[in-house]
Amino acid sequence: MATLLALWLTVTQATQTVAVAMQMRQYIPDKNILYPHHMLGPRHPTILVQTAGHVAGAAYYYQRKDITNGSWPKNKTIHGVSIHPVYGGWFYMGPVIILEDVTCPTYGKKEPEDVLVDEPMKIELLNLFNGEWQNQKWRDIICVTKNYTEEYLEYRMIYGDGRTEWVTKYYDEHCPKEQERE
Ligand code: B12
Repeated sequence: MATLLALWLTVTQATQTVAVAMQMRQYIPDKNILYPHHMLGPRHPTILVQTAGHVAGAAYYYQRKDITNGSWPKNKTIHGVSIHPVYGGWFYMGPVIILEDVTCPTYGKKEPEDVLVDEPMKIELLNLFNGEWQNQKWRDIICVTKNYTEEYLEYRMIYGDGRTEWVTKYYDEHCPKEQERE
Protein backbone atom coordinates (compact mmCIF):
# COMPACT_ATOMS: atom_id res chain seq x y z
CA MET A 1 0.00 0.00 0.00
CA ALA A 2 1.28 3.45 -0.85
CA THR A 3 2.63 5.40 2.07
CA LEU A 4 2.12 9.14 1.96
CA LEU A 5 4.60 11.43 3.59
CA ALA A 6 3.86 15.14 3.60
CA LEU A 7 6.97 17.30 3.68
CA TRP A 8 6.67 20.69 5.31
CA LEU A 9 8.93 23.48 4.12
CA THR A 10 9.65 26.35 6.47
CA VAL A 11 11.92 29.06 5.15
CA THR A 12 12.19 32.78 5.62
CA GLN A 13 11.73 33.78 1.98
CA ALA A 14 8.88 32.69 -0.28
CA THR A 15 11.16 32.87 -3.30
CA GLN A 16 13.33 30.08 -1.85
CA THR A 17 10.32 27.84 -1.21
CA VAL A 18 8.95 28.39 -4.68
CA ALA A 19 12.41 27.71 -6.16
CA VAL A 20 12.56 24.37 -4.29
CA ALA A 21 9.05 23.48 -5.47
CA MET A 22 10.02 24.33 -9.07
CA GLN A 23 13.04 22.00 -8.86
CA MET A 24 10.95 19.24 -7.30
CA ARG A 25 8.52 19.40 -10.23
CA GLN A 26 11.03 17.43 -12.30
CA TYR A 27 10.55 14.45 -9.99
CA ILE A 28 7.09 14.88 -8.45
CA PRO A 29 3.78 15.06 -10.31
CA ASP A 30 2.01 18.43 -10.12
CA LYS A 31 -0.95 16.91 -8.27
CA ASN A 32 1.39 16.11 -5.35
CA ILE A 33 2.54 19.70 -4.85
CA LEU A 34 -0.10 21.61 -2.89
CA TYR A 35 0.29 25.39 -3.05
CA PRO A 36 -1.02 27.53 -0.14
CA HIS A 37 -2.58 30.18 -2.39
CA HIS A 38 -4.67 27.67 -4.36
CA MET A 39 -8.33 27.99 -3.29
CA LEU A 40 -11.21 25.63 -4.05
CA GLY A 41 -13.68 28.22 -2.66
CA PRO A 42 -14.01 30.83 0.10
CA ARG A 43 -12.28 29.60 3.30
CA HIS A 44 -11.48 26.38 1.40
CA PRO A 45 -7.80 26.24 0.44
CA THR A 46 -6.39 23.08 -1.20
CA ILE A 47 -4.09 22.77 1.78
CA LEU A 48 -4.45 24.15 5.30
CA VAL A 49 -0.80 25.08 5.71
CA GLN A 50 -1.15 26.28 9.31
CA THR A 51 -2.71 22.97 10.35
CA ALA A 52 -0.04 21.10 8.34
CA GLY A 53 2.72 23.10 10.07
CA HIS A 54 1.22 22.30 13.46
CA VAL A 55 0.86 18.55 12.93
CA ALA A 56 4.35 18.41 11.40
CA GLY A 57 5.69 19.97 14.62
CA ALA A 58 7.13 22.96 12.74
CA ALA A 59 5.12 25.92 14.04
CA TYR A 60 2.39 26.09 16.69
CA TYR A 61 -0.98 27.14 15.25
CA TYR A 62 -2.75 29.47 17.73
CA GLN A 63 -6.53 29.44 17.27
CA ARG A 64 -9.53 31.03 18.96
CA LYS A 65 -10.81 27.64 20.06
CA ASP A 66 -7.76 27.17 22.31
CA ILE A 67 -8.55 30.34 24.28
CA THR A 68 -10.78 29.97 27.33
CA ASN A 69 -11.01 33.62 28.47
CA GLY A 70 -11.30 35.61 25.22
CA SER A 71 -13.64 38.62 25.22
CA TRP A 72 -14.41 38.67 21.47
CA PRO A 73 -18.07 38.73 20.40
CA LYS A 74 -19.35 35.23 19.57
CA ASN A 75 -20.00 36.03 15.91
CA LYS A 76 -16.61 37.67 15.25
CA THR A 77 -14.23 35.64 13.09
CA ILE A 78 -10.79 35.43 14.65
CA HIS A 79 -8.23 34.07 12.21
CA GLY A 80 -5.62 31.75 13.68
CA VAL A 81 -1.89 32.30 13.30
CA SER A 82 1.23 30.13 13.47
CA ILE A 83 4.40 31.06 15.33
CA HIS A 84 7.76 29.38 14.69
CA PRO A 85 10.10 28.92 17.69
CA VAL A 86 13.03 30.52 15.84
CA TYR A 87 11.49 32.82 13.21
CA GLY A 88 8.44 33.98 15.20
CA GLY A 89 6.07 35.23 12.50
CA TRP A 90 8.84 36.01 10.00
CA PHE A 91 8.44 33.02 7.74
CA TYR A 92 6.35 31.96 4.77
CA MET A 93 4.30 28.78 4.93
CA GLY A 94 5.21 27.18 1.63
CA PRO A 95 3.86 24.36 -0.51
CA VAL A 96 3.32 20.88 0.90
CA ILE A 97 4.79 18.06 -1.14
CA ILE A 98 3.28 14.57 -1.01
CA LEU A 99 5.81 11.79 -1.50
CA GLU A 100 4.12 8.59 -2.58
CA ASP A 101 5.60 5.17 -1.85
CA VAL A 102 8.12 6.62 0.58
CA THR A 103 8.47 5.11 4.01
CA CYS A 104 10.55 6.45 6.83
CA PRO A 105 10.30 4.25 9.93
CA THR A 106 12.53 6.53 12.02
CA TYR A 107 10.36 9.59 11.38
CA GLY A 108 8.34 9.93 14.59
CA LYS A 109 5.59 12.43 15.39
CA LYS A 110 6.90 15.76 16.64
CA GLU A 111 4.81 18.10 18.81
CA PRO A 112 5.03 21.80 17.90
CA GLU A 113 6.61 24.06 20.49
CA ASP A 114 4.10 26.27 22.30
CA VAL A 115 6.30 29.36 22.57
CA LEU A 116 3.75 31.72 24.16
CA VAL A 117 3.96 31.43 27.91
CA ASP A 118 0.38 32.22 28.89
CA GLU A 119 -3.13 32.87 27.62
CA PRO A 120 -2.91 36.73 27.71
CA MET A 121 0.04 36.49 25.31
CA LYS A 122 -1.96 34.21 22.98
CA ILE A 123 -4.87 36.69 23.09
CA GLU A 124 -2.46 39.54 22.31
CA LEU A 125 -1.13 37.60 19.30
CA LEU A 126 -4.62 36.95 17.93
CA ASN A 127 -5.59 40.60 18.46
CA LEU A 128 -2.47 41.82 16.65
CA PHE A 129 -2.97 39.39 13.75
CA ASN A 130 -6.66 40.19 13.35
CA GLY A 131 -6.76 43.86 14.27
CA GLU A 132 -3.52 45.46 13.15
CA TRP A 133 -1.63 42.94 11.05
CA GLN A 134 -0.38 45.69 8.68
CA ASN A 135 2.07 47.01 11.30
CA GLN A 136 3.72 43.53 11.43
CA LYS A 137 3.88 43.53 15.28
CA TRP A 138 2.34 40.04 15.43
CA ARG A 139 5.49 38.67 13.80
CA ASP A 140 7.57 39.93 16.75
CA ILE A 141 5.46 38.34 19.50
CA ILE A 142 8.65 36.47 20.48
CA CYS A 143 12.25 37.65 20.00
CA VAL A 144 13.58 36.56 16.63
CA THR A 145 17.03 36.54 15.10
CA LYS A 146 16.01 36.62 11.43
CA ASN A 147 13.37 38.54 9.55
CA TYR A 148 12.23 39.58 6.07
CA THR A 149 14.01 42.13 3.90
CA GLU A 150 12.29 45.51 3.30
CA GLU A 151 11.77 44.55 -0.35
CA TYR A 152 10.07 41.28 0.50
CA LEU A 153 7.79 43.02 3.02
CA GLU A 154 6.87 45.62 0.39
CA TYR A 155 6.05 42.77 -2.04
CA ARG A 156 3.86 40.98 0.56
CA MET A 157 1.81 44.13 1.16
CA ILE A 158 0.71 44.25 -2.50
CA TYR A 159 -2.28 42.22 -3.66
CA GLY A 160 -3.46 41.08 -7.10
CA ASP A 161 -1.99 42.33 -10.37
CA GLY A 162 0.17 44.89 -8.57
CA ARG A 163 2.59 42.08 -7.67
CA THR A 164 3.50 41.30 -11.28
CA GLU A 165 4.10 45.00 -11.90
CA TRP A 166 6.24 45.23 -8.74
CA VAL A 167 8.32 42.15 -9.67
CA THR A 168 8.83 43.43 -13.24
CA LYS A 169 10.01 46.82 -11.94
CA TYR A 170 12.23 45.16 -9.31
CA TYR A 171 13.74 42.87 -11.93
CA ASP A 172 14.41 45.77 -14.32
CA GLU A 173 16.08 47.78 -11.57
CA HIS A 174 18.14 45.01 -9.96
CA CYS A 175 18.91 42.32 -12.51
CA PRO A 176 21.58 43.00 -15.15
CA LYS A 177 20.37 42.91 -18.74
CA GLU A 178 21.70 40.16 -21.05
CA GLN A 179 24.20 42.52 -22.81
CA GLU A 180 25.42 43.96 -19.46
CA ARG A 181 26.27 40.46 -18.20
CA GLU A 182 28.69 39.78 -21.04
C1 B12 B 1 -7.71 33.12 2.55
C2 B12 B 1 -6.46 33.66 3.23
C3 B12 B 1 -6.46 35.02 3.57
C4 B12 B 1 -7.69 35.92 3.38
C5 B12 B 1 -8.72 35.67 4.50
C6 B12 B 1 -8.12 35.65 5.90
C7 B12 B 1 -8.09 34.27 6.53
N1 B12 B 1 -7.13 34.06 7.44
O1 B12 B 1 -8.92 33.39 6.22
C8 B12 B 1 -7.05 37.34 3.38
C9 B12 B 1 -6.72 37.77 1.95
C10 B12 B 1 -7.87 38.45 4.05
C11 B12 B 1 -5.74 37.05 4.12
C12 B12 B 1 -5.00 38.04 4.71
C13 B12 B 1 -3.83 37.80 5.40
N2 B12 B 1 -3.12 36.67 5.44
CO1 B12 B 1 -3.79 35.02 4.71
N3 B12 B 1 -4.24 33.38 4.03
C14 B12 B 1 -5.34 32.84 3.49
C15 B12 B 1 -5.15 31.36 3.11
C16 B12 B 1 -4.86 31.29 1.60
C17 B12 B 1 -6.33 30.44 3.47
C18 B12 B 1 -6.88 30.62 4.91
C19 B12 B 1 -8.20 29.88 5.01
O2 B12 B 1 -9.16 30.22 4.33
N4 B12 B 1 -8.28 28.81 5.82
C20 B12 B 1 -9.48 28.00 5.94
C21 B12 B 1 -9.98 28.01 7.39
C22 B12 B 1 -11.37 27.37 7.45
O3 B12 B 1 -9.02 27.22 8.12
P1 B12 B 1 -8.87 27.30 9.71
O4 B12 B 1 -9.52 28.54 10.24
O5 B12 B 1 -7.42 27.08 10.02
O6 B12 B 1 -9.74 26.06 10.21
C23 B12 B 1 -9.20 24.74 10.16
C24 B12 B 1 -8.40 24.38 11.43
O7 B12 B 1 -9.06 24.90 12.58
C25 B12 B 1 -8.49 22.82 11.38
N5 B12 B 1 -8.54 22.22 12.71
C26 B12 B 1 -9.64 21.79 13.36
N6 B12 B 1 -9.32 21.34 14.57
C27 B12 B 1 -7.97 21.48 14.72
C28 B12 B 1 -7.13 21.17 15.79
C29 B12 B 1 -5.75 21.45 15.67
C30 B12 B 1 -4.83 21.15 16.83
C31 B12 B 1 -5.23 22.02 14.46
C32 B12 B 1 -3.76 22.30 14.31
C33 B12 B 1 -6.09 22.33 13.40
C34 B12 B 1 -7.46 22.06 13.55
O8 B12 B 1 -9.74 22.53 10.69
C35 B12 B 1 -10.33 23.75 10.19
C36 B12 B 1 -10.92 23.46 8.81
O9 B12 B 1 -11.94 22.51 8.92
C37 B12 B 1 -3.89 30.96 3.97
C38 B12 B 1 -2.97 29.91 3.32
C39 B12 B 1 -3.52 28.51 3.51
N7 B12 B 1 -3.51 27.76 2.44
O10 B12 B 1 -3.91 28.11 4.61
C40 B12 B 1 -3.19 32.32 4.14
C41 B12 B 1 -2.46 32.61 5.44
C42 B12 B 1 -3.32 32.17 6.62
N8 B12 B 1 -2.33 34.12 5.49
C43 B12 B 1 -1.26 34.52 6.02
C44 B12 B 1 -0.94 35.89 6.22
C45 B12 B 1 0.48 36.21 6.74
C46 B12 B 1 -1.87 36.88 5.97
C47 B12 B 1 -1.67 38.40 6.15
C48 B12 B 1 -0.93 38.86 7.40
C49 B12 B 1 -1.12 38.96 4.86
C50 B12 B 1 0.22 39.63 4.74
N9 B12 B 1 0.35 40.26 3.62
O11 B12 B 1 1.14 39.60 5.53
C51 B12 B 1 -3.15 38.88 6.20
C52 B12 B 1 -3.72 38.84 7.66
C53 B12 B 1 -5.20 39.08 7.71
C54 B12 B 1 -5.87 38.26 8.80
N10 B12 B 1 -6.15 38.93 9.88
O12 B12 B 1 -6.07 37.04 8.65
C55 B12 B 1 -0.34 33.37 6.41
C56 B12 B 1 -0.34 33.13 7.93
C57 B12 B 1 1.06 32.77 8.41
C58 B12 B 1 1.06 32.36 9.84
N11 B12 B 1 2.22 32.56 10.45
O13 B12 B 1 0.11 31.82 10.39
C59 B12 B 1 -0.94 32.18 5.54
C60 B12 B 1 -0.78 30.79 6.14
C61 B12 B 1 -0.25 32.30 4.15
C62 B12 B 1 1.15 31.65 4.08
N12 B12 B 1 1.35 30.84 3.08
O14 B12 B 1 2.04 31.87 4.87
N13 B12 B 1 -5.42 35.77 4.09
